[in-house]
Amino acid sequence: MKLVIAIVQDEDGSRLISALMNEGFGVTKLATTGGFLRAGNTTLLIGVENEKLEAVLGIIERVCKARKQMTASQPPIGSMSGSAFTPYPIEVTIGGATIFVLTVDQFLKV
Ligand code: 2BA
Repeated sequence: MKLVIAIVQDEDGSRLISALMNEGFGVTKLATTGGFLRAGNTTLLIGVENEKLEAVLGIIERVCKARKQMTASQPPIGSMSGSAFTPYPIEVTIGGATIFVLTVDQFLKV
């Protein structure tokens, strides 16, 4: 069995949960925050049998879209607080999805 951890944009979260549940997959949703943008995103935990892993990955790829977002540049690492730094706008491309696939030792419901 595998555990898929998928970090997706909030805009894609509800549609992805619906698409996965319609195909019979169990999903747990966590409200999370990205470290770089410090903005909300959605993390889904999906336990899946090995032979159905590719189906789950395919659904995530189909539903989750890459989007561009403007953010302010961060001060250089190690710069002194209070030193002169003028943030400037930068464009980052987020997603479709950041996915980790872990092997599950045991799956229990007690
Ligand atoms: P954030 O950390 O808020 O990052 C949002 C987007 O900002 C990233 O999109 C990436 O395009 C950009 N970005 C991140 N760090 C950057 C940096 N140091 N310099 C320039 N641009 C940077 P994604 O790569 O699609 O990541 C979306 C979200 O997935 C991330 O939100 C974070 O919550 C999660 N994530 C990404 N890589 C991860 C990792 N290795 N471990 C854990 N979570 C990760």
